[in-house]
Amino acid sequence: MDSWAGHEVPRLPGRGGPLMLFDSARQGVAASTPTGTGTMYVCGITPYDATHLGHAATMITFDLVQRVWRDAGLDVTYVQNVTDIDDPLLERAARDGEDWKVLAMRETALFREDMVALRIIPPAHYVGAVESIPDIAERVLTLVKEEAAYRIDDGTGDVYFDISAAPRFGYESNLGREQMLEIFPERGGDPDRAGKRDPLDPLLWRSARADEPSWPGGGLGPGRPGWHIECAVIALNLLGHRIDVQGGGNDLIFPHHECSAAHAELLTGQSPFAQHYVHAGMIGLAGEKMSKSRGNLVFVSRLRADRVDPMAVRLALMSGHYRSDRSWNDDLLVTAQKRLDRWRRAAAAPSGPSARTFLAAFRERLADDLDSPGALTLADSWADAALVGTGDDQAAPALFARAVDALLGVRL
Ligand code: 5CA
Ligand code: ZN
Repeated sequence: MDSWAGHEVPRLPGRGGPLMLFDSARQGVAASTPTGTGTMYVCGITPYDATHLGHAATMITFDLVQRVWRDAGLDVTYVQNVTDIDDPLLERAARDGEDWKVLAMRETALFREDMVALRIIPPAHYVGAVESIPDIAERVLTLVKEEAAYRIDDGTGDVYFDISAAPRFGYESNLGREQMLEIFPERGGDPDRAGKRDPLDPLLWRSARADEPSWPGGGLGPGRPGWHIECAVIALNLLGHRIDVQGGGNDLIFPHHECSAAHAELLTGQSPFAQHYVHAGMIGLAGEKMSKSRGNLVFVSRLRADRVDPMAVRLALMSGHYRSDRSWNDDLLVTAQKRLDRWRRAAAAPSGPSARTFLAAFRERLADDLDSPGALTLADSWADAALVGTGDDQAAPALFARAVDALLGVRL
């Protein structure tokens, strides 16, 4: 499907250093060192409602990865999916008496608009689950042939992945079996489905039901794919056997990314599927995770309609570290708007402290596991100094603005 419109990213003098990034599998920070091209797959929206600030924060996180990589001289191939067929989408469409395809198209269009407003560099490939179904069905058949998948013998013919075929299952999330069993049903899993070999086996192919959409599945028969295999196949097909970053919010650590990795690794015979499994913290409201099912959402489009500057939204979300679960509140936005105004005034100052010194320190903060709060503090110090007339580097205000644009995605 169509991606969204990009924008010019300013080039900066010199080069940033390698990105140190936290990896959920290794549970520690390690250098991300792609050779030439960084490859990144990020789990995108299920389009049954508008983009909320949690989605925005996750998209901004991976936008920062891309910006730091590019600044280090790498090319980037970025792939993001849209889960444009799934139970929640069908349920919402049924509730509202709407065509599920129209609902998905409308919310995806709104998401694209929000991404443009937030200056998220678009993915090279923005891919729907529906358009990927033939490829997914083929890969599911391969798993069946390799005896890593089996059919449920209850007349439905649904196909499940056999996690015992994946010897490293659990390495990505680092969860014990008890924890897995607890989380699995909360995140779309069906541990009690009769006929499964292991309660944790995930669905690969749901055979056609009378009241649900379905697609031809070749040897599988008509149906629709399970969730984890969708992301595995889209990533494999567009990025190859070894990707640098598999990303999403930390609600996807298990079972989604664990299962996607297990599927991909069985299909390719190579492990690990991703060099880094990177997870953004959950944005909440008044102490609760912001989610469609809870209904406690602040929509990016609502803020845009209220004439809030999207650059202030971006700054507000980056004022916390990407990995921390954090709460949204209106004060964050007030602070961000003030910061934005101050930076804009500083960028228009006649001179300021050395921009080279600022740029080196700024790059260092972001390369240190995307320390955006640290980068914001540095930019504050530079701006405050420029505003009181400290420093005589006349080229500094323009370079300050370029650095903030290129590395934080904030246009002054
Ligand atoms: N379509 C699947 C991924 S394949 C999905 O999780 N869709 S979603 O619409 O629920 O979320 C889209 C992205 O935003 C995912 O990466 C998810 O992890 C992230 N996300 C969802 N809620 C939040 C939140 N409250 N805070 C931060 N990120 C979130
Ligand atoms: Zn996904």
